[in-house]
Amino acid sequence: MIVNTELEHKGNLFPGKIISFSQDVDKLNFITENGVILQITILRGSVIRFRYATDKNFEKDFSYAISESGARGYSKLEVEEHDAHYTIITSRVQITIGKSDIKTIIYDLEGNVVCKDDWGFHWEQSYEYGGNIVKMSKSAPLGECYYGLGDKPMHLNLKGKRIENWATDQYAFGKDQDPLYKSVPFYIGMYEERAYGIFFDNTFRSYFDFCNERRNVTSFWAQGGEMNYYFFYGPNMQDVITRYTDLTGKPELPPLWALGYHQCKWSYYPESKVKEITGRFRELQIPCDAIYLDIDYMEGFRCFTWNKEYFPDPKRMVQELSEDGFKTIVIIDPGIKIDDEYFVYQEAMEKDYFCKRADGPYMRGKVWPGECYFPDFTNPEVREWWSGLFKEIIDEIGVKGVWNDMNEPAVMEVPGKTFPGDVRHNYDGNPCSHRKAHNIYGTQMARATYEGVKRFAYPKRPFIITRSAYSGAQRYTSSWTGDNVATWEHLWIANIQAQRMSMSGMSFTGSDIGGFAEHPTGELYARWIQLGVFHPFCRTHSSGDHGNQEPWTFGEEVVDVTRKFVELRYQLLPYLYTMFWEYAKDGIPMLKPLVLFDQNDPQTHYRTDEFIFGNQILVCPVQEPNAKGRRMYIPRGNWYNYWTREYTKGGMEQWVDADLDIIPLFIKEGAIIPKYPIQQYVGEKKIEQLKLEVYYKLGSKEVSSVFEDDQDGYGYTKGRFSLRSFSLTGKENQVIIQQHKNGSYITEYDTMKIEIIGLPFKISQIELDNVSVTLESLHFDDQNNTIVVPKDFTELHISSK
Ligand code: MIG
Repeated sequence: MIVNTELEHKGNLFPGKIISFSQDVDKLNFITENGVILQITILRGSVIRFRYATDKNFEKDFSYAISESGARGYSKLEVEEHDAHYTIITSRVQITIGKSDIKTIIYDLEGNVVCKDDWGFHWEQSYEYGGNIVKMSKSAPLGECYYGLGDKPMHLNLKGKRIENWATDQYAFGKDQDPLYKSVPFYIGMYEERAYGIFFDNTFRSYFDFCNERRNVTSFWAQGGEMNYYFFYGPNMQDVITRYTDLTGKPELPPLWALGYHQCKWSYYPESKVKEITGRFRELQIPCDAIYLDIDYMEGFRCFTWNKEYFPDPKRMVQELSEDGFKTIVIIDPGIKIDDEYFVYQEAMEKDYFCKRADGPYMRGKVWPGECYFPDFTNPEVREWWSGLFKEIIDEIGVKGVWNDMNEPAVMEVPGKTFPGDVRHNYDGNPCSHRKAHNIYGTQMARATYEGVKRFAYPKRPFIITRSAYSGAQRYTSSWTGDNVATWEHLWIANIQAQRMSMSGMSFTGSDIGGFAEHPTGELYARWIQLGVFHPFCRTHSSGDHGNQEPWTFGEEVVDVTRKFVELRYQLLPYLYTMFWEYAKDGIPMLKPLVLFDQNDPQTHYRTDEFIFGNQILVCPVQEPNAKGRRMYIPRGNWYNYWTREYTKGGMEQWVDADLDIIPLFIKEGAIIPKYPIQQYVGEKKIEQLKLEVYYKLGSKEVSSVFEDDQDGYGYTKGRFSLRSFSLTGKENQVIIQQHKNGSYITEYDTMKIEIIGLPFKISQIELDNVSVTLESLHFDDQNNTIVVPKDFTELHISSK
């Protein structure tokens, strides 16, 4: 009944020969003798949509994933008719469509095959549900690699794997377990240095097979809907991802505090406990910006209520926490308790906003509050109503962020752990069953939450975090990787999931640091926090079942390690914020697996542990107990060990020392890394000075940037930001730093402290904006090679005699 293989089938049907072709501006239609239509849309020269209908009949064209603001437009489109095929030529690719079988081959402009149909489009009719099980298969040349697909807890390179997309609550999931919470049907293929991407925009349960079922074939299929996929040509992997996020959208900037450290547990209550925790952070001077309230803050798990015994005056508490620099974040689940006395339930009943079964009864399921009904977040009216519910929490009480959990949606004690397939959804005016709406439900809940929090937080920025997500969710929300376990293997998984999510357009992700289920040793926690501070979202969370997971519960050594790394994260905030800005603006992944950093180096194709944080910092976690270091691959180029400042050549494996208080960290030569002073929370201190760590490089220009703004609010969208780009040129006896500034925001500090690392000569002369100045006037410190300069200098020449 459930078709979960491409080959096992009742009867695959195939398109026949093409009998007609027509073109309507950017859309090309090919119709076959047996009623298949292939519609190819050229969105850009390198972004092509392929859509197939059977029985000459397309569905209404609607997608939650596609962002309306994505770039469109092509510069060239030619169609040629040949004896055996049609050829479409865009500015970046050529596509042939076989006349006898409608199979497609995509070539680059030099004639190299990039992506070629094997069986191509085929399908099975679904008697049970109507419609088709739609399938696509492509040939897979030996040596092709595959990446992407969201939160899959398996090797970064998916070659040889079979994957399922069906959002699932997987408590204490394991390595290779599938499916998990998210469904991101987008992958990147790469063969002979040419990368391309495929986004199969189909929300039904879908599968991807990368040479698992048939050795030289990759395929993907879904249990309903249309064969509807977007092809993105690289050849750089970076460009594939950029084009994918162009289509599915990018986030706004989060408030800067959201990039700080967050502390969470299931659950902190009552109020005195919350205060004890936040007080302890300040006392131990471990920076922290956010504290979470898990489900126990509610009255009987009723969303939008407070347990008055635990939290008698939430507004006062939230206010007091905020005076101490803590932002309060509360959890909101989709299940609404069936309770005539409960206002959310009453309103939704009155307005008919709950999901119903096919024959009319409500969709009833057990979650934390007991028996619940569930809002249909695929109904725009329901989303609007849901948004309005945040008025009290955000506007009156002053909560700063909302955490959406259980939105796969999860249901307890039932087969499948979710709604049955017959549940009905509005799907923005395209009524359908849960089979189609399941994978998008969580994203639509997060979207409604985002709209509500934004409405009442405005002019400040909202912060949302979700567990379930489909492609496009990055427009509304950050995410975490769900209920992991306090084991070393899960440290490996967390590292991979964060990288994979970054490659899948959802950079703003992190794991439960230390593990959710079970209890980590102090050593594991220390190794995890070292990695976690290099994930875009950085939060410790635990189920609390097996003991506490605040840093101080592991003893002094771990407190010191935690402080050291959380402080480093706070120092690197301007670097991290700049990374986020590049992600928000251009879709550049915040974390780059080595293959994304240097795809032309075959050594990177199967690396999982090392990654690049932003563009210039190489990180590699220690993933074993009792380690004094590890072997790791340093990518091509030259690097400085961040801790020892030793210069090292890349392109090979090395042993790197790393005691418990060290994570292997390397800075790319030529990089200029900006740092803020350590603060206990964002905004605690006025930033008096920006520090720039300059890593000397001999030779050509190396560019680094620093993006800053108000750290919250929307001024940056109107030009009120400060974007500094620095270029570094190194000579044997001179370093030249040029600065170019953009944007109208005036930063608080007036000066910058520049430290030059790896300088091969002694400084004796400095020219500032073409004027020779004394070393004393720049507070030159020859021990540390630092100088202090006015922030808006344009050119600095630092030389020996
Ligand atoms: O069924 O709200 O993944 O982070 O602490 C468990 C309680 C429900 C699961 C989430 C976890 C959260 C927990 N939730």
